[in-house]
Amino acid sequence: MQEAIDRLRAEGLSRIAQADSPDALESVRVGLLGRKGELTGLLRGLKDVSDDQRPAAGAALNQLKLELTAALENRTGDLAGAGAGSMDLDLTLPGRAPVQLGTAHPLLSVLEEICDIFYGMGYDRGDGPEVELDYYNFTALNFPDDHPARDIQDTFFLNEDMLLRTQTSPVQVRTMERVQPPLAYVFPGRVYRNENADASHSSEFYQIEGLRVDRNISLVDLRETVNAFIASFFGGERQTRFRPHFFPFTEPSVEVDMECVKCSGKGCGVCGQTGWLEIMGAGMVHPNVFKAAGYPDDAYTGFAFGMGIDRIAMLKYGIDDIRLLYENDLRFLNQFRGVL
Ligand code: 2U9
Repeated sequence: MQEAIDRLRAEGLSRIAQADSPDALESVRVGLLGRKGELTGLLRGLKDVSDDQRPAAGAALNQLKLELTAALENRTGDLAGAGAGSMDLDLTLPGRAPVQLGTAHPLLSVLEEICDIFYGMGYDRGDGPEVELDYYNFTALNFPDDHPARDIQDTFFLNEDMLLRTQTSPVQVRTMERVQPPLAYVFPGRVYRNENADASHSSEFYQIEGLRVDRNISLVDLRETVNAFIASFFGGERQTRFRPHFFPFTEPSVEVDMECVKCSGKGCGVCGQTGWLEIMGAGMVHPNVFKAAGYPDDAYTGFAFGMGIDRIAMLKYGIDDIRLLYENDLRFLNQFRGVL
C-alpha cells in the first residue's frame, strides 16, 4: 500500500504541475480525486489491508489527499493569474501596498479657510439650492429681462423658470427674506455657467459671496473688510484698489485689485505685467434688491462681494489650469498632502 501511495504522490504532483490549462487541470483532478479516481480507488482498497496496517495506511492516504488538493489549488491560482483578464481574487489576503488615506481637496480647504476668516469677523454661513428659480437668480437681483447673462448661451436653463444657479447671490435673497438686519453672512457654493472649458474657465466652479446689512454701512466698511480678509488670507500688508464697475445688484459697484502675490507689484507673468490682480467684485446693495427682499427702502444699507474660490486657490498655490481642480488626478492631488 505504501508503495502505491508514494507512486501516486509522485505521479499526481507531476501531472498537476504539467497541466497547462484550467480544463487540463480539471481532468487531472477528476483522474485523481473523482469518484473513479486513483486516490479514491486506493481509499476503497483500504478494506483489504490487514487490521494492523489499516490505521497507518488510512492516515497516509488522507495526508496524500491533502497534498494533492493543495497542489491543485495552487496550480489553479497559477493558471488563473497567467490567463488574460481572468482573476481568482482572494479578498482575505492582506493588501500589498499600505492604504492611502484621503486628504482635503485644495478647493474645499481654501473654501473653509476663507469662511474661517469671515467667522472671525462675526459672519454666519448660509446655504441654498443649486437648482434655482429664475426669480432668485436674476429678477430679484435687479437683472433686467433682456440682460445678456439670462441668455441660454450663458446659463443652463432646466425649463422656463428653473436653472442651475450662476452665482450664490440667490441664497442671499432667500436669506434676506428670512432674516432681518443687522446681518452678516458668507455664502460659499458651487455655481454653473454655460461656457467652454479652457485653462481659466470651467462650466462649474466655486464661489463665495458675502453680505453685510445694517444701519449706516458704507463703502468704508466694505474697504476695511476686504483689506482685513486679504491681509489674513494672503498674509502681510498688501495694497488694494477699487476700480469702478457695474453689476445690476450693487450701486455703486467696484472690482477689487490687490498687489500681485508673485511680484508684489513690480509686474510679472502672473499679473500680466500690471502689478495688480483682480480678486473680487463688490458694491453697495442696490435699493431694488432690498425692495425684492421686503426690506424697508430707506432704513438700511449694506455691502456685498463675490469671488471665485478656484481663482483664489490657483493664486495661492500657483496652479495655472482650472481643469486640474476638477479632474481628480492623484498626481495633482497628492501634492496637497500635508500642505492643507
Ligand atoms: C445680493 C446683493 C448683492 C454679490 C456680488 C460680485 C460683486 C462679483 C463675481 C466674482 C467673480 C462672480 O465668481 S465670479 O465670477 N461676483 O463680482 N458679486 S457683488 O452681490 C450681491 C449678491 C446678492 C442680494
